[in-house]
Amino acid sequence: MVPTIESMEVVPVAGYDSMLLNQAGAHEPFFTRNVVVMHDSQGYEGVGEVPGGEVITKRLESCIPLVVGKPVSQWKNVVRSCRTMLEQQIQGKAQPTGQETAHAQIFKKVTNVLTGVETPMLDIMGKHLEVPVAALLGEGQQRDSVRFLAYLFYVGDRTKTDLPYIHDDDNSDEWGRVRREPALTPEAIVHQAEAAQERFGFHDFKLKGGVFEGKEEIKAIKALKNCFPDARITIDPNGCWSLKESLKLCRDMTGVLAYVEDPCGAEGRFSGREVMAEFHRLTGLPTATNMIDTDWREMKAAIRLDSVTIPLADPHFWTMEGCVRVAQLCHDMDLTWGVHSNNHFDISLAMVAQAAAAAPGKLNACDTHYIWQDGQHLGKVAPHFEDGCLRVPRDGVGLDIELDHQKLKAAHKLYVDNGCGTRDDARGMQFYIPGWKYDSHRPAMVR
Ligand code: GKR
Ligand code: MG
Repeated sequence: MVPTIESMEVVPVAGYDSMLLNQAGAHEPFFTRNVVVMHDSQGYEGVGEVPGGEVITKRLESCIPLVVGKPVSQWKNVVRSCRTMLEQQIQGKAQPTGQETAHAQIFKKVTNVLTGVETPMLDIMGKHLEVPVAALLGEGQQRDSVRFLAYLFYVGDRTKTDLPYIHDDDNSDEWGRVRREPALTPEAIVHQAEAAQERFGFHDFKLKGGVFEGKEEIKAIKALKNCFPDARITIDPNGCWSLKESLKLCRDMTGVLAYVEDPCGAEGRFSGREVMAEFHRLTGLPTATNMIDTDWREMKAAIRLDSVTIPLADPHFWTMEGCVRVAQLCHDMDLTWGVHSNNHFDISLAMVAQAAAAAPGKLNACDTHYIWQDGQHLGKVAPHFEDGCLRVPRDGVGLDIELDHQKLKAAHKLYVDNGCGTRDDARGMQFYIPGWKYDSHRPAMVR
């Protein structure tokens, strides 16, 4: 008898975060996610994690009748029926316009919801077949070690707010301490990088830009390169520099910046893909994005224009299957695959590791915010980075993560007790700079 899905539960959860600055403002003290837990008729449990917020919670809940009772082996059909239902649900509702923050655009995609259905089913399938999820994706498992980067952030001074930001939660080493303290200068960014490298062993660094004037952020990049001459380093100002400024800042950065992520975006009569194509042509630098190449229609346009050489195919908004399909395309078309991230727990980390393990060819180190959350895992065993990499054992099963129900309960309580919901960095920023408003063409601190 093929096992069937007996239950699907959607659990909104929260975790602690630092006051990370980005073009959209400042992270609030809590980040939110939706965890999906399924059980099948033979007692297997499957898990998945997707971005937080009530819209995604409700959409996931609306999928439950299409999932419960279905044979586990029908996961592709189940995901397809959820897609059809959700597409009808959103017809006529506001779609991303490109004017919102990067994360707001991403969270609107129904694909996040599909991933929330697909992943626990893949996890359960992997358990039945005794293979890792990577073996079920694309052309199967390609590698057993996945490289991640150190995602560095400017950090605001939490003491200038009355918000309950976490601190002194882990003073066991420099990274534990430094991640909760203000970092607003190139020196502080280099110190962050050293501390992250010391704990996790990273060889690649990404600085979240779009906070200060571009020239200040480039100083931080040069300081990083000085300290780590062999590292692959990138910056992501979330498209807030003009083309002119991007060219001025990056033209002489070959050999310093390994690639540039969303330096510029739409300008006047020109789309983000057109402007990024000009940037790529005029600088010769590889271009990455999670803003202008986030679904197949955008991908078609980006490839025709040669705007993007590194599509950051995050499984959360591409689905597990979809992001591996992007990796296959990259491999065949001289592009290189990478992954975008938002704050997340270890279930998402496992999802990214499994997807990357199934991605063929040469990859860029995957983004992860997990270093800011290290210690807050929902699985029974904490993830362990070695030399900047996570292992994906070929004899592992499913996502290779065993959910700790007590921890899940506590993360749900944190969500409820603090009235959490959809991420809003403007709210956090307004505590810092009263009256602050998002502006897609200006760094957060330039007002
Ligand atoms: O966590 O502040 C952040 C990032 O800015 C995130 O929300 C972005 O979506 O990491 C992302 C990016 O690469 O643009
Ligand atoms: Mg980005």
